Amino acid sequence: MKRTNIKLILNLVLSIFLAVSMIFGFTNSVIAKKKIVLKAGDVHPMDYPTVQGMVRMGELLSDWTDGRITIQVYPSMQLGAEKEMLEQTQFGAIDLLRVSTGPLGTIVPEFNAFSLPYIFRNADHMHKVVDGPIGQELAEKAKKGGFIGIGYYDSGFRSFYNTRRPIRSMKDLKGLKFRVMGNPIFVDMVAALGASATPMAYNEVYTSLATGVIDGAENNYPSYTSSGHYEKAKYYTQDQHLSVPEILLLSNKTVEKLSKADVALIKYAASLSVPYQRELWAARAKASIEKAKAAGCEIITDIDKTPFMKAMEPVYAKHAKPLAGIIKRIQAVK
Ligand code: GTR
Repeated sequence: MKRTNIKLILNLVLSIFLAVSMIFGFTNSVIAKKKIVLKAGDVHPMDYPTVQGMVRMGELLSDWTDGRITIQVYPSMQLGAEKEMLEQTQFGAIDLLRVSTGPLGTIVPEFNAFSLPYIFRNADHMHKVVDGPIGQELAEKAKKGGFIGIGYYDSGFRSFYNTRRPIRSMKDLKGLKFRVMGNPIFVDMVAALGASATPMAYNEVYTSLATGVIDGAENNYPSYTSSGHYEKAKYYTQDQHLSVPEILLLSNKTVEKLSKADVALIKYAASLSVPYQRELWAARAKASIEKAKAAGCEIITDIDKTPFMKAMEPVYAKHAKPLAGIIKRIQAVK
């Protein structure tokens, strides 16, 4: 082979080597510096404790990574109602979703255990369950629905409110029509109490109360006030029939895109946002009661819950069978 040919081949090999290493080095540095902006959704307004929990998560992540990972929070249903946001999270259009485990139960049935009326004895019991092995197990089970659970937020207790009359006992519920979240358990729960229920998106409730399409709804104090429902439905009865926790879901699609180390950071930030959200929650619950009272709402707290609990037997008969194992374990948590 001629000397010039050898030189030519050597030059070619060298330039290929340089090109490959340049591309490699370049993509490596792009990967290293690539910004990750997690798109997060919530139905509540910006100042609501659940939204603020995610804001805190974002601040922590940004601090730890010098701004490489941030969270862009879309509050107030900007990304849709909970059902739609769950779907968007399943196909990765939303990375992080704060949602009630109520509608989640229609996708991952194990969560229905948390939607059974009076399943939790009190807030402490609920915390022990969601923060313990049962909560962990269910958070992982969410994977089959397209997400992983990375933290449980507080949501207090849900009780009935309506535009018509004060509810002092079960018989006062007769004939009233209530909005419930999208899960058949809640429809059956209201029916078992002698009233009727219609599932409806959260943002449709205010107008439906105003126009008389429904007589009432049920929720915790912070949602009762922040949604404006208290302006229309002046009678709130603290029967505390549900204590459905909130959950933070990270899309499986997002998990697949990120490095293991980044997923671990996100999980850690979520875990630190939990006590923060719960602190905000306690303050917000108190302030919401005051707000409702100041607006002239009648808050009925002296109510005998025993008949309400008894009335739930058909709901358990219909929905509890496939959940028997989890229910037993929940009840055994002291
Ligand atoms: C709230 C909960 C929301 C949503 C809403 C509803 O308490 O935080 O996620 O489920 O209730 O009733 O639709």
